[in-house]
Amino acid sequence: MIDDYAPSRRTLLSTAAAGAAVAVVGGRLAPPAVAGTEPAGPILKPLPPEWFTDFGTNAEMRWDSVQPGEYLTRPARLFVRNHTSTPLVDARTYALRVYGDGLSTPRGQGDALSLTLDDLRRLPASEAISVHECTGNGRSFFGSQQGTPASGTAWQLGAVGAVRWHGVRLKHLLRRIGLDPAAVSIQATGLDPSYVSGGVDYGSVRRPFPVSKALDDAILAWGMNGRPLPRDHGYPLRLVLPGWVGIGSIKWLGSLEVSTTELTSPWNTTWYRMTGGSYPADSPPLTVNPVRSAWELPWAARLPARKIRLTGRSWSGAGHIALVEVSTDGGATWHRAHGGTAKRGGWTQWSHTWARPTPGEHVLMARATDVAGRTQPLETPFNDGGYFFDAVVRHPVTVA
Ligand SMILES: Nc1nc2c(c(=O)[nH]1)N[C@H]1C(S)=C(S)[C@@H](COP(=O)(O)O)O[C@H]1N2
Ligand SMILES: [Mo]
Repeated sequence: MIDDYAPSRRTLLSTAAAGAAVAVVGGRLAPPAVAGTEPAGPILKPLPPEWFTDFGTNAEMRWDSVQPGEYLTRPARLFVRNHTSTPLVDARTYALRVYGDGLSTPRGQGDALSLTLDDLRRLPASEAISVHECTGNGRSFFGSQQGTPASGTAWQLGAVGAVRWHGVRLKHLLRRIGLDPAAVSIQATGLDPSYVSGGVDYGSVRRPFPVSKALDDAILAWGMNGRPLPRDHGYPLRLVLPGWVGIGSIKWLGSLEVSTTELTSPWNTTWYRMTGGSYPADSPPLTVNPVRSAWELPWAARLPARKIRLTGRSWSGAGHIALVEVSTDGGATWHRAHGGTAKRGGWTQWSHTWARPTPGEHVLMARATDVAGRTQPLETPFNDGGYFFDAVVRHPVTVA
């Protein structure tokens, strides 16, 4: 199995094995024998180049590796976005700490409630599908398609996947422990190492979200697609805010602070809001994901000069996709794609039969509209962080 790893991955793994008590048993990565949250490699799972584009602490799913017959994204193939590195958290000693003045019995950090996984499993279990996506998905197209590059990981469209989460609704936990009616904000904090950038230590990755989202569909998830959460995706417990920016779904969830005042962190004051371009200085923190579409094709694609059925997917953080239109001539003419059925919270699979591809260079385009009436534009206004690139992507194809 190790032989399938990219060379850089092999080096990382042996470093991790030496430095952070990762045991490689029979060619498989085993959990550590001792408790702790020591940092290991940036990403632990194999990142074979036919499935991923490896950005170091981040890894993008390749759309040409997506199986048209599989609705959910396999955990082994899901993109990873780490600010630092995947920590090794021991589920046996793990506890979620909950505190704050927004609990019906206010608690300071020092006397936080401590909930083990067994405690959480005694609450009513839930499962839900969501399209899990990074806020910066599509960022590279600000540069390659619109001529203004944005700083940050140069994702194409693969920082996304459809996942079935297993866990407990946060509202069940909050009802059980008691919420002050005046509570407005909850800060989720991860157990991964502090995020240091440009010489500044920003502390643990953390981001607040409104109590209304907590009482709506937020999930404390311990499982993905019927299996325990993989380490890279938040094992043993992560928060999931369905349909919202990926940064809201804090992995390796260490604590929740429930507050009667608005909480902040650099992840909602400095990052993950629109700055620069034509945006006002006080744009609010980003929440609901935009509408996007991708073809299940290599970048760039080579296709034979004969009738061919092409597939792709569209998704939105706001709900179902109502319409998908495609163009095989760079936007001159549009056709309604043949749509599949979407699962609640998930994405829509579609197909288009290209009847007569002629030899030469072509541009494929796909444009979706969601139930909220939001349609993908031909151009997205620039922002410094390169967030929410939702314009129709021009996918290059050579027919030969
Ligand atoms: N603790 C912690 N949670 C985190 C992050 C992180 O670096 N640390 N990254 C966030 C971002 S920006 C995204 S897009 C998602 C990615 O989740 P995944 O790696 O499971 O796909 O996790 C979010 N939660
Ligand atoms: Mo993200």
